[in-house]
Amino acid sequence: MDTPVGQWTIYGAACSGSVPIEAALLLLQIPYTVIEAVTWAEPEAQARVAPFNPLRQVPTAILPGGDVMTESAAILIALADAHPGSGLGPALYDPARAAFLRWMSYVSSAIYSLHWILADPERIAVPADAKETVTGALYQRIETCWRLMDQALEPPQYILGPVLTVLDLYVAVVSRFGPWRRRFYAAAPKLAQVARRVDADPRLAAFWARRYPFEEGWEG
Ligand SMILES: N[C@@H](CCC(=O)N[C@@H](CS)C(=O)NCC(=O)O)C(=O)O
Repeated sequence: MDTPVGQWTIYGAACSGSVPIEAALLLLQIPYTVIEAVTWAEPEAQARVAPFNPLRQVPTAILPGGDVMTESAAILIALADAHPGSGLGPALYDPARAAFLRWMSYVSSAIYSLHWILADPERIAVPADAKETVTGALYQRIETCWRLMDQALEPPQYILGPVLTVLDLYVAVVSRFGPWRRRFYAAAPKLAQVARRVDADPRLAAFWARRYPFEEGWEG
């Protein structure tokens, strides 16, 4: 049986890593409030998040009982686990569980984490005249990580099976961060099909328009 639902609060922002969590909450019909915090551009947004997440990042979730959770992959897995009837993630003894945990962690650690440097390469003491080179190398690395993930998988419809999971939501969103979808499509053609399917999910059409619009040139 699924766990009872309550109101979630998400510190998040349009076009950010909070979007797959907001999408999962929507699909689960869990009531949630988003407190906008464009942490990568606004010091006051960082200050708003800081009491709950010392890294001053979004997503930061306040769970119905008041507990705080950070880390997008962990929040998505917790949401799927708390609602086993939703199909949003394989249950503990499901044979797909290992792949689910593997690729959720991979997207977070191998790909998403590089965006902290991309946002400002000076964070790792890259000299101003080397920024472009480092950014190019990071984009290359992200592309390679998508390629390797693609080569390891044979998505039947969604990444792990016939049903959409939070992994599909995660990949659909993180693949829209730099170096943008066109490079992702070329590097990861099988995952590209899944991402396009998630983009076109009618249950999410109004949501994407609000939280990660497909505006002119969005594919990069
Ligand atoms: N490991 C974190 C990364 C979160 C993250 O990098 N969030 C970005 C927005 S998409 C952020 O808040 N950046 C501001 C900063 O790091 O200063 C997660 O998976 O939730």
